Amino acid sequence: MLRTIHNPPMRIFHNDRHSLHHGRHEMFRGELVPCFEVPARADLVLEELKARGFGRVESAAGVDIGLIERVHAPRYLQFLSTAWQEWIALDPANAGRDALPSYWPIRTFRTDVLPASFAARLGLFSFDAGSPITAGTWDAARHGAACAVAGAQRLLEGDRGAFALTRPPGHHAGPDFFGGYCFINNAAVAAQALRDAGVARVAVLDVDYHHGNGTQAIFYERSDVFFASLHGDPHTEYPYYLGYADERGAGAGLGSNLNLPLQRGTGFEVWREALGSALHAIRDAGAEMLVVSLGLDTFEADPIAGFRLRSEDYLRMGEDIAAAGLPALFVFEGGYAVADVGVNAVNVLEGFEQR
Ligand code: SP5
Ligand code: ZN
Repeated sequence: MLRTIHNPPMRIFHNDRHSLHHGRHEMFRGELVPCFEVPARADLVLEELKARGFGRVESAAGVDIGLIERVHAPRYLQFLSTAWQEWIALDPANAGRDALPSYWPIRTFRTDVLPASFAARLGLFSFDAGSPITAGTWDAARHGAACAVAGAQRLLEGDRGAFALTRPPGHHAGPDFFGGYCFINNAAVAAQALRDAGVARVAVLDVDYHHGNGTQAIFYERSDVFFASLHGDPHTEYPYYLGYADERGAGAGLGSNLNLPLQRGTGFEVWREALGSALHAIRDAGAEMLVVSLGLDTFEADPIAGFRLRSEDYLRMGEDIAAAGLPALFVFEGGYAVADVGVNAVNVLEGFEQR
């Protein structure tokens, strides 16, 4: 095909340190179960890219912590960067188990005081017991943000697409909290990098099954980053406490947040209509560049989610996103049907490229 000769391959920024984050257990229905968010997820996407000869895979250099601090609170990053050392200092035997919180400061508790207790701070900076901190979490997460920023840089240099292939994922991580397997919000850092480079309006489109509560929280009062999310209805689906249709932004950000919750069991036909609405709103908002939080847990066989997308639907998803006509950075998020996550992710990218 002539156009593949003239189009340079999409640049893929692979986090070569992702497996340093390898949680053992998460709390689920009263017991510790093996983590769903495993290193094999990213490995299989990389394998699929190579098998299909798709893109040009490279690694990223580091990222300026000052850029990450534009979306995350310094005291939160300070905590994350030393959490594992603090954890093993409590008891050398902790090296053999991951750090999971047991206490949270909900309504009426104070969050301005930083307790000396590590367990207390672990809960202060998190919202679930499903997101273990491991020996390499900080390194893996920080390097993932570097991959997202490297992808954003490609768009600034004129590429129409790029892919940050990283884990742990990011879209549940908010200004000062981790959760939902996420620690640093890669998509938010990338959007901020685009803004800082002078892109007047950026959109984040979140297609993960779960609402991107972290991204929403980061940009909720801002008009310069439009956030649109398609996700399982939080009345029944994680993260439960955010993601409702009436959340439209606040202050200067009023009107810059769009949630399109869909009921469990939704198939591609209905999902695709909602995607059309989101892309329409993104265009109306005047966004010049797009960051896509690319979760593949909308797949019919996903073990922790409830939509019914099939592998071929991901090609259409990529085509529809391309038709919006904006340069797009795809950032890998969820997707736990490990055997299929590679095919589904690369289908989106291929659909995007072929449009
Ligand atoms: C990035 C991302 O996709 N994070 C998702 C985190 C979800 N963690 C909680 C999962 C609980 C789901 N319960 C489903 C019951 C399955 N039988
Ligand atoms: Zn998800």
